[in-house]
Order: sequence, then C-alpha cells, then structure tokens
Amino acid sequence: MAESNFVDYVKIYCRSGKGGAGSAHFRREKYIPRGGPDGGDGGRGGHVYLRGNLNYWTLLHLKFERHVVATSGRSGGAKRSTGRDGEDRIIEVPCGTVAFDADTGEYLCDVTEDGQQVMLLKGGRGGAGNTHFKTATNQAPRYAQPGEPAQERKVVLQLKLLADVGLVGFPNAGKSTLLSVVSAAKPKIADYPFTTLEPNLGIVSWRDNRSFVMADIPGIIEGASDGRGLGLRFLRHIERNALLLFMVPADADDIRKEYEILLGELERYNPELMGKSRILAITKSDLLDEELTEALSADLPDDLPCRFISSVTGQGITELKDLLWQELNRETFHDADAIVHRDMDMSLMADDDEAWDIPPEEEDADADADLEFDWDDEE
Ligand SMILES: Nc1nc2c(ncn2[C@@H]2O[C@H](COP(=O)(O)OP(=O)(O)OP(=O)(O)O)[C@@H](O)[C@H]2O)c(=O)[nH]1
Ligand SMILES: [Mg+2]
Repeated sequence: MAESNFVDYVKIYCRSGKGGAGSAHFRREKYIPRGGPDGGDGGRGGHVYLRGNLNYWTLLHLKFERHVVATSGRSGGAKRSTGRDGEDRIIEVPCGTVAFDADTGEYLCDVTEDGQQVMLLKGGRGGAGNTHFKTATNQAPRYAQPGEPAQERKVVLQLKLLADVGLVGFPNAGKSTLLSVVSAAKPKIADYPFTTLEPNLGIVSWRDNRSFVMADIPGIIEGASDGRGLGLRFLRHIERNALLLFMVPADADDIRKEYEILLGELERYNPELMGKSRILAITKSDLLDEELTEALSADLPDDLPCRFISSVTGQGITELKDLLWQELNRETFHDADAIVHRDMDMSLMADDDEAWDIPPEEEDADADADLEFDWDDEE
C-alpha cells in the first residue's frame, strides 16, 4: 500500500535508564582524620511509559521515532549526596494501543483510556553508597553497590480501534455507504471492490443524544486468512468491537453462503471473535421487490437476527440502529475491554530486517572519580 496516514503498527526500540552507582567516598576534611565513609546512593534510571492520549488517532507520530531511551541515574557523590534520577520517557499513544514484545510476540500491555499510563520498562535502581555498608566490624567499607542495569526491548505497538460496532463484509457490500448515512463520516464510496483501504470510524447518534461508534473496515474475501485481498491485517480493528454487523448485498448469489464464508475467515483469524454478538444486514434491499424479499427471507441464516436495509432509500435503517443499540446495551453484554490479546506470531510479520542503530549508553560524567580513595594518606 502507498504511504498512508493510517498507521496502526510501529516497532520501536526502548531502553530504560540504568541506575547510578553508589559512591564509595570517604570524608576528607582538614583536622578530621579518618572521616569515615560518606558516599551517597546512585539515582534511579528513567522508566519508559506508554500513555493513552485522546488527541491521537493513529500511531503516525511514532512512525519515525525509532528509539525511545530514558536517561540513566547519576552516581552518588561525596557527603552522602544522592545522584540525580534519570529522566523518564513517555510514549503518547492513541487509546486502543496494544504493546507486544517484537522478538517473542509476547503480549505486554494494553492502553485504552485517556491519561492511562502503563510502565513498559523499569529504570534500574540506584546502587547504595558505602555509608550503608558501615558495620561495627567494618568501619571503612571501600565498596559501594553498582546501579541496576537498564532494560531494553524492541516493542511492537499495534492499534486496535475502540469502536462499538464493526462492519464485516465482502468488498462492495455497502459498508462505507451505511457508515456515511448513519454518521457524519465521509468515507470514499465507489462501485468497485477495495474502495476502502483503511478503517473509518463514525459516531452514530441515536435517540436522546446517545451515540455509539461504528468502524468500517476494508472488505474481506474468501481466503483472506491466507493473505488474499488485503488479508486480515485490518481484522484486529474489530477485535474490540462489542458487536459485529455482517453485511451481505441483496444481489449476492447466496446470502447464507457469503455470511458463512465471512464467519469462517473471522474464525480462522481469531476464534474468540466467535463469542461476539452478531447481526446480519442484507444491504441494497432497494434492488428487491416484495416477492423476492419474501423468498430470500425463507433461507436466511438462523443463528443471528437479520434485517433488510437500504442506505439509498433509508429502508430499515432506523430499525437497524434500534437493534444495534438494543444489542449494545444488553444486560449480559461482555465488556469490550475484556478481550484477551493473544501473543503475536512474529513469524507472520514481514521482517523488515532493519538496522536498529541502537544508541550507545551514555557515560556518567560525574561517575565515581572518588572511587580511588586515599584514606590512609590523610594521617
Ligand atoms: N442500490 C444500492 N446501492 C448501494 C447501496 N449501498 C451501497 N450501494 C452501492 O454499492 C457500491 C459499493 O458501496 P461501498 O459503500 O463503497 O461498499 P464497501 O462495502 O464500502 O466496499 P469496499 O470499501 O470496497 O469494501 C457503491 O456503488 C454504492 O453506491 C444501497 O443501499 N442500494
Ligand atoms: Mg468501503
């Protein structure tokens, strides 16, 4: 696909800061012989966080940010002075972002709310200075603790849109057209397959100023789970949707069969999608007369509610919205946040084999110059 502004996948190298070393300094002042240990503790290394931010819709702003590196804690100093903590780094992400380990595919965390902050990598603890090691039998410990090392990780961030209703259908089924009539969204609509190349979101207002969010994703075709068409790349955007609205056009050869193919592709992608509520809309019903409608009604799938609609004439649209709302508010409805993110299969991801140019660790300028102590010379 050409360069697009809808970025829902980025890979970033992240590193927390290492802890500063404790100091093994000894007090040295005129007229105070054998001043004793006075080395302070090292500072904590910076953490790396993810933070949800409603102002972002995609991961575009991170596309060229390849490294996120927190700074290290500073070493402790003389006179029990504690080293400065490293600076934290916060990666701002749109709500709905999920993080995975880029090497193992392991699921790490999920950010769904504005302002929600999740620690991705912990900064190293600072080491204890030699003052902590003074004991009755060892009044002059010449050692201090080093700081904890930094943590590093390549992280994949994936956006899984937060929408209530996801539209599922073959190309040309009329998904974008429906979104355009029930919301203010202006998706591209045309009479050829794969008009929609990236997901569109729209807010559907319903009675009494209430509303829900609908996601129009690119069409799915048979074999999508093997990578045909646009593949299943966009299916992750319906993983969170509480409700799936299947759409099959009235002029399809076999409505029930199309529905079953779609269902099969979804199941192959993630069997958990089968646990979601489903509704079937037979679109473009303006092409049917009463007789045909009746004939088709006799052979519809019976495991879900079905409705005939037309985005052109408005037939069945209000009833469909009512039904969607009703389903979304069902008492037993599962929480969209409760989805289980499966670990990613990294072997399926195109390996970009990039050179990472991992930035070198910074050196601590004020690191223990005082480590060589000359306590004995003081006498
Ligand atoms: N007669 C009729 N035509 C419709 C209706 N809804 C959509 N269409 C037409 O069907 C064609 C495809 O509509 P789209 O909304 O672009 O279909 P889509 O499902 O978004 O397709 P992709 O984005 O390619 O997956 C367009 O030419 C629409 O004008 C309808 O209710 N009645
Ligand atoms: Mg479309």
